[in-house]
Amino acid sequence: MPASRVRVLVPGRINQRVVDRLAGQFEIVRIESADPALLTPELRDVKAIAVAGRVPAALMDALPELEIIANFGVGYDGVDVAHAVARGITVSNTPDVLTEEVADTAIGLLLNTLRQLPQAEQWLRQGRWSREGAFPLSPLSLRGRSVGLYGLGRIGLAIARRLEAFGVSIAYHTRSPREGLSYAYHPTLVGMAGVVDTLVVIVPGTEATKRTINAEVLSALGSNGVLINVGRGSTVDEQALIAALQAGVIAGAGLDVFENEPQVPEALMALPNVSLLPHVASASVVTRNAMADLVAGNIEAWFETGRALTPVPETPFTRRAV
Ligand code: NAP
Ligand code: 8YV
Repeated sequence: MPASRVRVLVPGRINQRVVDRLAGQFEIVRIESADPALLTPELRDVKAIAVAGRVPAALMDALPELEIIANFGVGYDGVDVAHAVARGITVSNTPDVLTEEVADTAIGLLLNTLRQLPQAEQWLRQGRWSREGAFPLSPLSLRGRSVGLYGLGRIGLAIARRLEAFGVSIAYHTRSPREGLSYAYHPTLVGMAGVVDTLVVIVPGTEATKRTINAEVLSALGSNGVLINVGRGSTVDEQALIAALQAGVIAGAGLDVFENEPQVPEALMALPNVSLLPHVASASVVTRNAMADLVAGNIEAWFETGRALTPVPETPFTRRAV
């Protein structure tokens, strides 16, 4: 079968550039969501999925010829990877091309949270500067802070490099220490939370990280503590965080990701000591274009060379000769 006849399924929304680029070589089939009930019988020959969201096992099982799932994003927690491994389906993601953008956003969110810059801008825009005078001094500052990174992979390291220029002390917690770095390694998350006052979360959303930012960790972070999450919402126990912010167990939080996106709890939005972003850490045109190109590039490479450009570590597969 010529490559132009290979069907690529796109469940739900995705960056238009992915579709535009693939449409020249493949037959693109769009369905509203990753619901297998939306598949018609002739779509059983779909060989690739391009997705920015979920791919459950049931969708994979409705597609017996499926070979590759190209995920739009470095985090691929929406894809049932264990099932893909069992079926021999390759999963690819978009590492590296978004690293610097996400690290930039993490620093912006940290500064917004500490120095209340969004609130200060609202003060100006609402005419309060001229009517009422100067915006109140921010109770928190980056000066003298001690930052602990939960995750020191591609993005965590890029955040740490930026933080060096701010003159703060830097520590990290991961499962294994990284060689050749001067940052203090902590073998436990709660141990690190006990000695830093600023915790930046940049781990993947997995079973092992699920709700690990809990009441105990927040209590260890302490009353001057600030939590920044640019990883996944599932890593934070959101109810425990709200309770900690309300009771002054920690001083503030900056969040780009949430447990049940796009729903954000009213209780979180009502708090004055938080800075909230709608999952925009990689959301510039230039970076999303690069991610889109990598999604399309993975599918093209799979059918042209038999290998994905950036398969996830669990699926280092090559294409079987057909
Ligand atoms: P990466 O290079 O794979 O780094 C992951 C880091 O997390 C590694 O340091 C890893 O170290 C650590 N880690 C993994 N599981 C852990 C665990 N159970 N306990 C402690 N540490 C753990 O990934 P990346 O490219 O930096 O991306 C990280 C995540 O950021 C993505 O998976 C995604 O969820 C999120 N992200 C969010 C946005 C956004 O828009 N907000 C954008 C991009 C990425 P060890 O393996 O040694 O534990
Ligand atoms: C994207 C992300 O916003 O790469 C990730 O893991 O969370 C973000 O860059 C998201 O994946 C878009 O679907």
